[in-house]
Amino acid sequence: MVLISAQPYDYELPVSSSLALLIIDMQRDFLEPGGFGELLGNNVSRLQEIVPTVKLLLEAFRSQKLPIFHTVEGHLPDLSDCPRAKQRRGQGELRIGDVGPMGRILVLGEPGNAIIPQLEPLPNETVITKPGKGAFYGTKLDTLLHEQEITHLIIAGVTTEVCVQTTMREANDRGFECLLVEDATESYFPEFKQSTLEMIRAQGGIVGWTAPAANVLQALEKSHN
Ligand code: TIU
Repeated sequence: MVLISAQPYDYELPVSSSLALLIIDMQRDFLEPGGFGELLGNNVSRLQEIVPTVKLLLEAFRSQKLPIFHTVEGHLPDLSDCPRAKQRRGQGELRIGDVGPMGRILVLGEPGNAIIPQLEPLPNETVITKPGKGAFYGTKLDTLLHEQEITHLIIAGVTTEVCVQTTMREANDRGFECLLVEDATESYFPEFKQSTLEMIRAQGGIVGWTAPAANVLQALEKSHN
């Protein structure tokens, strides 16, 4: 049995089923100036700090040939999948679908909507485009995970309390055993990140586990040696 040293207690790697890496929304729209994150009034620079750690996880899963899923929050060019309520929200000058410095804001296929080049998916990795904050709403993620007999998810990405937490709660309700990597997720609000980590692992792991990347990487090494 291989364990990841985690909170609130050790996380057991699966033996007869499969473990996947789920990277949430590491897109230019959230990490770079001129995208959706900045137009919502956020300082996007703090999100950059996790990129090397997310990359380490990505490389470890690639080298062990474990399944990898990336998500992208974005909308169809005609915005038919963007609720009016979402489009109207916020008080900035630009809205979803308007033209910003990296193309149309939060629209699929636009330069700003792409995953950052450092974490660009390989052709054999799955990219889930999603219209909402959770990666299960309006997507085939649940079906794909079941088809591949995946039961355990190691989760990274941004932002901790919005798309990451929503996705982790959706996954938890669907029966997946989820671990959020503490230094591979970030928020525009440090206190929200901290609270989210605490909420997840409170009450005996009501939503799942959290652990630093080093512990995850160490356990992965052990499980394949
Ligand atoms: N605004 C914010 O913190 N996040 C989002 O809108 N999307 C994601 O978290 N990906």
